Amino acid sequence: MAAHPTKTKIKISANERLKNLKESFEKKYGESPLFYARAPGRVNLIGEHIDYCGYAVLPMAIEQSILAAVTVNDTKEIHLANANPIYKDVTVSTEDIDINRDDPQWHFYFLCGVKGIQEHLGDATLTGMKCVVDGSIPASSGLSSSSALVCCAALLTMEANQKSLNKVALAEISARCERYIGTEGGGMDQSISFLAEEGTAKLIEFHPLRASDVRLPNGAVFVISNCCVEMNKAATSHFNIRVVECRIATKMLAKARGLEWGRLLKLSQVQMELGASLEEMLRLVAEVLHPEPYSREEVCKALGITMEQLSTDLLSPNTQHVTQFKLYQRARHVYGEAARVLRFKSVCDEAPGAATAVQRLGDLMKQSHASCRDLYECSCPELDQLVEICLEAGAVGSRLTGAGWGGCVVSMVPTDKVEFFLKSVRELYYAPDPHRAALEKHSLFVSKPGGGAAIYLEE
Ligand code: ADP
Ligand code: NG1
Ligand code: MG
Repeated sequence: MAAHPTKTKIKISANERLKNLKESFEKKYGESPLFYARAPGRVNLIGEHIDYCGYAVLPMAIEQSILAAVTVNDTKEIHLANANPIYKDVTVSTEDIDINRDDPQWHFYFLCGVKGIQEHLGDATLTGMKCVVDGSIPASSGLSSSSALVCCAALLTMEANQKSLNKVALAEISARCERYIGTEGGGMDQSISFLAEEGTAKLIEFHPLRASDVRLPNGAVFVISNCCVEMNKAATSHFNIRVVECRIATKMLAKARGLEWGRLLKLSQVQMELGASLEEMLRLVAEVLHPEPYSREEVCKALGITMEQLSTDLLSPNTQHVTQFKLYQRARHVYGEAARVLRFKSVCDEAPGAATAVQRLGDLMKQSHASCRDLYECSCPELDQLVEICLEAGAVGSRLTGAGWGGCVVSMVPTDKVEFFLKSVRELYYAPDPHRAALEKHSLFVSKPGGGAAIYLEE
């Protein structure tokens, strides 16, 4: 059976961040925290926008995280505060948790996690809590600050109510309940936040959810750089439009091959039902779908459904306005990217020490970025510029990471070139622009695989 998140006794005074959080908590509530919970963000090394299509992805946890200090009481209220004053305090009743997806404020992400646990416990009455949250993950930048917040809230709600669950169950609950905010994500972020282990990236596979170690090549490190354009996924429809396009492509491909298309939702299910390889799926996409965007009328005609069925069964609440769907491009990206993840994993397994391994992994990262940019259209000019600069500065591979349309790039850089790389990216991307220059300190850093979500008690 999968392990539970670790619970460790820790000397708070020896850790600057915990010490500051404890002090803020005491100042705010006039009592000391009972325990702390921490959930990390992540960087996805390869496998973008394919988790919600059922395909494996390859992330690692980063050092940056959401940390929360907590006490419990016998009221039925949650008092929530944030170390960053841009996030306002709120008080909500545990008996009336309402998440407004039309206005995705920060506390709704927290409440997603609380609600997920409440439902898991059979709509239980939850204990009252006081919490202060402190985040170090740049928000809306593709490093999964949203999911770290949801996972942290789910974990601390379990602990506050003296219950515990294994990491896989917590990841599945957190992936499901983050959808209350409106984004129809696939589960990569919550899975790595719980299943991460220090020193190793993970191949995360779904149905059933499982994680296996991926040993990264010797002689190179991963560097994260933020293009300094924020993209809030729940406040915009970019993300869900891609989810919907993949869902419609699934139906069109399945119907064209005589499958029971009505019950199929993910592109991976079409592959499974046909027993085909990913290369065969790419050929099928070229045979069945056309590169011109599909209109609503064409989708309805091909599937034999009404406009109303399209709206209610296939579109999400925030994609009702969409009139054109690029099915061919999205499906090609997904099957191609799924194949690249498997190749990346094989190179790491077969020859992590080989000189050619780094080059082969770098090529896969470059192909991944091109596919995100050209077929999935989830890049932006700043991300493309930053990727180019990273490659010029000595990266062997570089690509956008996370959902995109802004946020971060991950680059693989030979260890002996890191200093030159950082200096060049600083000079070419950050220094010339005052906005970027001001954000540089938290925007450009080397990242090593970190550990998963955990509970801390004061020693
Ligand atoms: P990401 O790529 O970081 O997951 P999202 O757009 O999915 O970006 O989520 C960003 C949202 O998560 C923010 O708008 C905010 O509501 C919430 N969030 C992120 N970091 C924090 C934090 N430190 N404290 C409170 N809320 C946060
Ligand atoms: P970010 O950018 O961290 O919000 C989103 C999804 C992932 C995955 C990636 C793209 C959520 C919570 N996260 O991540 O599931 O689809 O985009 O690979 O929806
Ligand atoms: Mg997110």
